[in-house]
Amino acid sequence: MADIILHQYATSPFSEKVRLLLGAKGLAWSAVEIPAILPKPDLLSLTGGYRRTPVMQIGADIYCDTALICEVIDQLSPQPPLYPPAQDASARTCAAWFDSALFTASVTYVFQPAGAANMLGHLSPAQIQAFVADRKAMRGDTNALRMPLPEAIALLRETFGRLERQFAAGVRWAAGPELSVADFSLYHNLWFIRRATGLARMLDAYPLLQDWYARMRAFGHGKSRVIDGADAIAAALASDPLPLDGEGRTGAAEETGGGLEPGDAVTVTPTDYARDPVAGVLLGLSEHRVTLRRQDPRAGALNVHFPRQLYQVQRAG
Ligand SMILES: N[C@@H](CCC(=O)N[C@@H](CS)C(=O)NCC(=O)O)C(=O)O
Repeated sequence: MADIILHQYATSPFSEKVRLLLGAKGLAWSAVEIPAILPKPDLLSLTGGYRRTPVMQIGADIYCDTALICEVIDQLSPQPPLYPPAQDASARTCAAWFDSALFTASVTYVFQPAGAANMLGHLSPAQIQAFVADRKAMRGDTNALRMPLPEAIALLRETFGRLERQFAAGVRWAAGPELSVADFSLYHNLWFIRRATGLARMLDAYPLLQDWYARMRAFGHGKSRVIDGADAIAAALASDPLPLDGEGRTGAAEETGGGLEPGDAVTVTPTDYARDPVAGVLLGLSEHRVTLRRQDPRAGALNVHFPRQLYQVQRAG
């Protein structure tokens, strides 16, 4: 089994999504604890500018965004399947919505004054100021991760209420009768709300959702050990980037890539928030994935992979 390194931090919900998945798959992995705010010099040596959390590394291959990280983990370790064929579209669509709209509502709910004290209580006033400034800069001029509090509460209550009724009707998992990626995307939202202790009481109204949460939590985090960022960079330097599998190959370039071809100098940029471009040479582009080759002075030659959805690929310059 390939050595999985997860660049993550303890309080990050999207990291928790992947930690729980590694537990469900029964995998051993290494954790690099990265800073929650910029600067993140070791991480950016590997990604070339992508700063979001988590990032997965296997040798000299770097996987950005949990949508892709989940796919890659499922390919490495297919049991239990994350994308059961009978729920392939519903699971992915629910997961994408839980990771965006539901997550925006969860962040808004948790960072209202009554929750912020809990969430940021471990930080000094100067650290809180730095955190708030970092997230403001990360959102830039977008409206990402923000909504009015009453709308956030309405969205959470409507969603949790409908899930409760679905569980009452005998459906065991978030997107249907089988466990899927949607369960992991729902889970990290509840995990986050439960950390805002006083505010977590809103979940008491949904006992079957709580039962589901307990079933999920029982997966645990697999077997992990902590390593330094410098060790992860050394592991990248000691490895060759992998040849692309079928997923990464350039397909109908004129449709999915605006005429870009392998070998072109490009940038890849998230379209939602933390819009930091990563520059490199295009290796692969399909409707599923985009892969760049880049060279880092410390980490050597790297493949940096992104999902195609919510990432913009542009000719450099
Ligand atoms: N679409 C991304 C979203 C990841 C995300 O927003 N992560 C948060 C932490 S949970 C983040 O990056 N915050 C800023 C940071 O850690 O620098 C994914 O699925 O990986």
